[in-house]
Amino acid sequence: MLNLKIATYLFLFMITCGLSTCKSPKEFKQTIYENNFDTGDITHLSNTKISTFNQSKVLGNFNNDGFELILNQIPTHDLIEISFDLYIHDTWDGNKTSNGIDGPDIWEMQIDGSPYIYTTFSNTICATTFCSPQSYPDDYPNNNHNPRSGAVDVLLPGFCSLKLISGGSTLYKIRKIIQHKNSSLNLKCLDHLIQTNVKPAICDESWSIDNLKIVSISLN
Ligand SMILES: [Ca+2]
Ligand SMILES: [Ca+2]
Repeated sequence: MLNLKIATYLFLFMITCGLSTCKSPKEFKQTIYENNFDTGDITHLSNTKISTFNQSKVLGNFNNDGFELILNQIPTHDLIEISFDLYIHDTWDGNKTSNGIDGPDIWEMQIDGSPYIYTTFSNTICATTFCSPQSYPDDYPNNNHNPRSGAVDVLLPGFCSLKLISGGSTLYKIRKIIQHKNSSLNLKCLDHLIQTNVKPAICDESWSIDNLKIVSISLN
């Protein structure tokens, strides 16, 4: 009985689709940029600030700053995949709004001038105090998630003010696949961090990235 059912499905599949028209499109992937920053390679980057964090070279750290990556002469493609490690360092305040004193702490990724991520992160140590929520993994300002939501490592040391504290930095794996056909790509990552009552603010909250990879994908 079971074999009869399977045979019927196979027959219907062949009648409906034929043997060629139901094939899923083939993907051809090509890595067009890859950088772990360990060699100091700053080709195609607008901001060349490289630091050591957690025994690896990273791009950053940044506060009210960021970087731009410009790639030209990309082979013909339909999609672009962008992936990198995003480190959120020290005491970000997430969605908190305190009359412009310390939040919200916004991080943004733009591609060709359009925002693809516009969110907040919260990295407060909140065991005994008020715990400021963050928007990530969604966009700001429509969501209140717990601090470190969506993170893959929450036990890293801080970069500056929380340098000696486990949980002082948090690692997020960012991966976006977008429709894109232009032969050039402009990737921009930046922040709008607010911290008016601590100096230097970059010691209180900053970010960096590592293992930046851009892959072009063509479908046929
Ligand atoms: Ca590195
Ligand atoms: Ca802040």
